[in-house]
Amino acid sequence: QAVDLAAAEEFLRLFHSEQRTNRHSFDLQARIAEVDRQVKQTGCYRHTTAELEFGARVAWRNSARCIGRLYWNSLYVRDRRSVSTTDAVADECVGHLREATRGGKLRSTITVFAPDTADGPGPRIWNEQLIRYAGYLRTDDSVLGDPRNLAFTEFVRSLGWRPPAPRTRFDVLPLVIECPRGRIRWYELPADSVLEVSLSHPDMPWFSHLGLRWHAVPAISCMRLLIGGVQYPIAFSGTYMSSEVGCRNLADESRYNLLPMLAERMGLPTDDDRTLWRDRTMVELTLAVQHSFTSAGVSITDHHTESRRFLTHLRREEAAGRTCPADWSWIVPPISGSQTAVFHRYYDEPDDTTQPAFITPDGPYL
Ligand code: NRG
Repeated sequence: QAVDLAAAEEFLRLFHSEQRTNRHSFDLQARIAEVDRQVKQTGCYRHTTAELEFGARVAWRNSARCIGRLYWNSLYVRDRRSVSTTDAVADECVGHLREATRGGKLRSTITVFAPDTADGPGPRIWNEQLIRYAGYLRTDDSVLGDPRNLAFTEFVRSLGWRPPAPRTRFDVLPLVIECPRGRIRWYELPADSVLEVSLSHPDMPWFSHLGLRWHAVPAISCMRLLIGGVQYPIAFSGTYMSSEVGCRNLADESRYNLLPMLAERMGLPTDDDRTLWRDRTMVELTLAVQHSFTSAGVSITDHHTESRRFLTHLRREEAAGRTCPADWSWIVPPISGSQTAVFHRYYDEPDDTTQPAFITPDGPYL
């Protein structure tokens, strides 16, 4: 299916209008004519490196669910459109993790792979994130590990992956890569590309003996980057906000569900909701995440800081004459919402036809 020319043209106009330094050296009409010709001949067109970089950054700027958009313009873009084998895509995913992790000083990074063209689709990364923990169903129907990844774990096992022995709650899943005209293959992530943090609590010494941990880098790999009608497979990573891990990944009943265990250790009765044992344990768990990452020298942010930064971002966008669409239910943090300024207002509604954008393709990633 050929690229939508109107979307292509609209993107080129946006790119042109936001260029500060080389605006005059960029001949918009000539570029539009060239793209027009490429699309008519081949069904697709090729973004320049500068267009790709700008497009990726604006896609982040347009992400209505993201509270961390203040630094959208410094996103580090790895252009890997020329990579075409599963081995090379897997290598580049590992390269992404290394360059984005930097020993703990995280850098917001996107790796862009080959787009779908008239010749065929680009590569596909089957993982939801580059780093995820396996989930295993036990015979009593309880789950060891992350229940969110049960189906994906089953899938990689069907491809021939074998869990480590003994299995643990935090077994890193392999990458699963598919290239057109190639088989689906899995690749174990090299241990040195996956930075993890062991969790401890600043004033509950027993906490460090629970054996809890989380990975340093959230690296989304199940979305696609849509720029001017062209769709790219990508991996994108920034920095964790402690509440993502402490209030959701480790706390949700459908995830690690650690709050009842923590309440018991803290001596809080769990048989009465009115004691607020969930709230009290969730704060301590999130504090443990914040404390452990910071002590380990690994970048992490908190919801109060991010809330303030987001309002700065809104002001800057307004000053630049742009609207900033935002989704209240995603922007407001899962704890202490009303203690953050993002809670006390509404936002421009996102428009799902806006480009550049990160989109979630139809169908489950597993
Ligand atoms: N809540 C998910 C990650 C979603 C994206 N969050 C980020 N992204 N911080 C989780 O794994 O907890 N980012 O690119 O920084």
